[in-house]
Amino acid sequence: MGAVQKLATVVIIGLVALATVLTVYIAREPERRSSEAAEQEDVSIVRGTELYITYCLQCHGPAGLGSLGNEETPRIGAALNQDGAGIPEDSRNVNFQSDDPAAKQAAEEWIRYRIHYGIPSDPTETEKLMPAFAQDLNGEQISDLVTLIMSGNWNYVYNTAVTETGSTVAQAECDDGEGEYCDDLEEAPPAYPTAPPPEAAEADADAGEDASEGDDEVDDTDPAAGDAVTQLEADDPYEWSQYELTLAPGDTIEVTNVGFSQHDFTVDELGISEDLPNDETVTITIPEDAEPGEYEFYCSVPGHREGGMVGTLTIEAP
Ligand code: HEC
Ligand SMILES: [Cu+2]
Repeated sequence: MGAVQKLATVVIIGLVALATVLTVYIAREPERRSSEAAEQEDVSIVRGTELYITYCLQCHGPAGLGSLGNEETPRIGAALNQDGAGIPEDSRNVNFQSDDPAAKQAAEEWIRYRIHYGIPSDPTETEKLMPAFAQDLNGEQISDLVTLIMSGNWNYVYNTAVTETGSTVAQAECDDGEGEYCDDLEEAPPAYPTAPPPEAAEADADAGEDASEGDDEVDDTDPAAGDAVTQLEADDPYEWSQYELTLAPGDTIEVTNVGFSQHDFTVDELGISEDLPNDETVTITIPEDAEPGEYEFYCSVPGHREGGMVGTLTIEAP
């Protein structure tokens, strides 16, 4: 081969290699761009969640359900988690979690507008139903909130809210003079940011009395001592009426779904998995051969356990 031919071969091979590299690079460009965008969206959602907890939680609730949240003290805000609230999409009501590009744009503009200007209680009054946040939040922060509301995971918001407000609740207890976690607020268990539902509050009070009374330990929480049937309620969005159950093998528990959503009662290790039809009470029996110990009971509907529908079932020796 002559020198010229050799050179030509090298050049051709080089060009082919370059073309291949370029083709691969160009072909992967959209993928690269979309993974970058997804990463950016995640960062935005995490920041949005913190802002939400600081500025919006108070009125719109931990699950973004606002006044539809089925909480003991109803929130005054609107449902921002419209999918979770089951708000149907119609011509006037743009769904905030829609995938449709036109609906998305309309939702984005509307949410941005609301955060910016708030809601006057009356056009002539200065007092607002929802404060205007244009002064307190900058453009990027408002965008983070919009991204959170439209694309965030409300279970994540709920869990973050519940965990972060645990120390706030503990702090409030200490301020009132009697707190369990005054020495280390960070150790405080997660708390629901509103008062617990009545049944849970009573159970807590009972537990508190039992603990403080010390020696009359033979109490009514001992399942073997009384014939009271243990009752449990499942409620929306992701609640049990109590999170600590104590039972013995062969005991029964009556579980009622008092919410509108689908829920179930599941204990993996005991092979229990019972659907809970709405407004019905299901009686579940703890297997006779259940080993004493602590088990997790939860709702296996996707997102519900993560949302907080998980508690501890203690099986006592028979
Ligand atoms: C002091 C209570 C309060 C606070 C704080 C608050 N809101 Fe609101 N918000 C409301 C009320 C009340 C409404 C209107 C409810 C209705 O129309 O029934 C509302 C409505 C909205 C709407 C319009 C919903 C719709 O369907 O049109 C959006 C969006 C919204 N709020 C977002 C936010 C965000 C984001 C924050 C935090 C930065 C926030 N709000 C803080 C009370 C509040
Ligand atoms: Cu559930």
